[in-house]
Amino acid sequence: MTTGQLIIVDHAVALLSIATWFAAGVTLALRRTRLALALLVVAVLVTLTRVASVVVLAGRGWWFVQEKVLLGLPMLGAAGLTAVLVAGPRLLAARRSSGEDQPAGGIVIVSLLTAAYAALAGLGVTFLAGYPLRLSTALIAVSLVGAGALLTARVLAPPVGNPDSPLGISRRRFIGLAGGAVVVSTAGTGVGLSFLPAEPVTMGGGPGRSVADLRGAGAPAPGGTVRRHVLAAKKATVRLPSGRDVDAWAFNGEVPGPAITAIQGDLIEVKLRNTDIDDGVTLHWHGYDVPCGEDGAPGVTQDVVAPGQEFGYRFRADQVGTYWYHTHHASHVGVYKGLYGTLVVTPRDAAEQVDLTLPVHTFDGTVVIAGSDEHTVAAGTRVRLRLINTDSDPHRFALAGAPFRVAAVDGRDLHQPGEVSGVGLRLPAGGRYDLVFAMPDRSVALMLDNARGLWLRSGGEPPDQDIASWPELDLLRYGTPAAAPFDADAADRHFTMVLDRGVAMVDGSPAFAQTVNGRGHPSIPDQLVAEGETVRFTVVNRSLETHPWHLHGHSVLILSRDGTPSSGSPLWMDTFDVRPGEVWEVAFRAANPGIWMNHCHNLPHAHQGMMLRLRYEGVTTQFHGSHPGPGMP
Ligand SMILES: [Cu+2]
Repeated sequence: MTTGQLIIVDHAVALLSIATWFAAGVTLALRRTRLALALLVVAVLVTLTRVASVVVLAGRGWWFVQEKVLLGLPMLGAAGLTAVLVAGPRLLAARRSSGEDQPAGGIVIVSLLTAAYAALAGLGVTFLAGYPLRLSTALIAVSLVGAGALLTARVLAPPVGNPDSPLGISRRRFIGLAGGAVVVSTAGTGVGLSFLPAEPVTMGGGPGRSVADLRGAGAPAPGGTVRRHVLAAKKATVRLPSGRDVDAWAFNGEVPGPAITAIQGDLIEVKLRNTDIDDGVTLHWHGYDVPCGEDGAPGVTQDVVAPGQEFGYRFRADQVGTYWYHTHHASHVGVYKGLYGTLVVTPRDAAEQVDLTLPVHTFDGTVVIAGSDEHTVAAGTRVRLRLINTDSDPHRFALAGAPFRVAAVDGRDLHQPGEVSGVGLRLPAGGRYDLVFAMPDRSVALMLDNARGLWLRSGGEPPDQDIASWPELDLLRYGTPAAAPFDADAADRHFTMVLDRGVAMVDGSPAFAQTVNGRGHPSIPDQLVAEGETVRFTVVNRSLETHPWHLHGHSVLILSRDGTPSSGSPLWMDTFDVRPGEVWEVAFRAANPGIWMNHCHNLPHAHQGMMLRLRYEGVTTQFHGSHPGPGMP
């Protein structure tokens, strides 16, 4: 069973335990003593099952169970055991005597319902707070369970002077008052603690290098040329291949924006102008390790470019491969609406005769591959298809009709990739794959999400194949191993990022956020590194959604997934999909000084808080404002 499936099973058992404890208490309140006894037995069994499911889940990693082991289960265990001790003997006695009509003592009902409250509070902590467990969360949860117990006792308390009452009125009132005071003060302490700020996030000021000074080269490499572009961001109406018009935001009226291409060593100069995008725009070079001042992170590496303003980017195209550019301000809206384009840098001796760049984007539910018109390709031609996923969700590709190699992932060449056929390729949000093959003497179809995406015509129709059943190619076991450029086991810094949902502050407001270690942007502490260090990330996905993790300015070497080491070609990625329950270990050399965004590339997730900064010691910024900054929709 995958960890993701285990998480779902554990949630289901947790829900069942809440339901059975509640059912036992309510049934007893309705004086169905025999049924209540049966439900008590079931509740105990379900609770024991819950212990088992948490133990199994713990085997997948402490991050998945910490709050359950330290708080949820102890709370439920204590309340459940109390309920068994209080209710068990009385229900058994009632059953032995006259059965159904025996009036039940309020304290028995209270004990059963308190176990239900404890089970509910435990699940609440998992869903609303998650990892890591904080003292404030524990205090709030325990005090809420106590408040529930007291309130229930108050409601069920027999009238004054009733001889059945286990407590005299004055004693009862005293206990109620004292208990209430404890609950209120505990909850108050918890809430107070939860508002304590995280470690201060220091940005800007002080001595050191400013990101504004970390700019690109001024000239191309010898023999290179300067590639100049002006990109004007403006609102536009764009016609989809289907003939439908959609409202878009476009660079130079085109979606995707103008294709930027270069030969290795050229200088790329792009002037960004904002015509009428009220929220502002920037340009981020996704996957390209530009100097930090060119990175396009508003509020960190530059100010956002407001309507009527412009900003110049310049960097040398030393890195070959398939990349893309997009706005990084309110990008969950801007990229979705069309503010993106492709960036392809080829070596001087490029081998392919047909080289197609194929960005995929979804407009209002319609998936479009730009440049996917039909192509006629002679048999024997060497073909390269550059697949780019500009969406926030993964896409599945397959190539029908020709064996092929995945020559590059995220722009970086794989080491001796073998020929494959009959496999599906899952491309993460933001990711790129380069497929290469020799054109056969029949047609080839690139399939996208199990529909035909692109047809390369040679002979007759491509073979009709059941691509939906093709297994997914596992890139961690593809290609040929080669020595790593550093020893990741001797990393200088190790950061763990546990991805989840929970209640957290995002841009100054409480939200049901997408969180990293229980916090939302910009309250997640910076990751501090020094130039030249080897840095290791452990990325844990506790949630039930996929998180395509993207670090700016660096590619990371994939070390392992769920404890299984990467065994194929060294795999360098700038965007890797961490699926529900997965644990990825990656590493990189800190060789590009700056302050870099480090975030989920499901852009709505980033907007909902799943974003932090990797900061080099001694680098400062004079740009202010949280990222993506105020004024966003
Ligand atoms: Cu995400």
